[in-house]
Amino acid sequence: MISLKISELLNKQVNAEFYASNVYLQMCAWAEDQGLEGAADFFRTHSLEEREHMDKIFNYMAECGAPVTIEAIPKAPREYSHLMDVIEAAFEHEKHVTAMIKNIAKTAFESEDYTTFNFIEWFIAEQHEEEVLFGKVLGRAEMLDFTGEKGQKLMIMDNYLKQLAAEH
Ligand code: OFO
Repeated sequence: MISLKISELLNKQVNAEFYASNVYLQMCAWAEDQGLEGAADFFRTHSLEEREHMDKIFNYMAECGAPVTIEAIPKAPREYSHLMDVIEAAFEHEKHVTAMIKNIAKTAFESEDYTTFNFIEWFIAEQHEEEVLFGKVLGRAEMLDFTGEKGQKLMIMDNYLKQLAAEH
């Protein structure tokens, strides 16, 4: 029902979403360790969302009778010097995922696989939403300019992330 090429790209995406989930879970662990409760909630929520993304692609592949291979997932980065580093890394990560999703859309369209193209459109919208969200978080962090600080500004940022996590 879907070509080998599309099936391989989707399979790669399943594993990439697992990795993304682990990246955010590791960020959550980092935040917990720093006593940043809001950031921990925010990244935990996001880690679960990535799991849902994985599930969506997994189900689509199952519906199409495409074989799924769950690969060994690389270790997620765990060394961050500051919350700003974490936020910047998250934003960069989302941009990387967007590029992967767009590549699936392009390949599906070019090979006239409109079913997969239609399926992946949801992810294009989702990636837009995530880049907007992480861009907003980065903008707020830059506005507060808390790099290197442990005080009030960091707490304001942490509360902001807690509020975002609660909205999701
Ligand atoms: Fe963060 O959207 Fe999936 O990977």
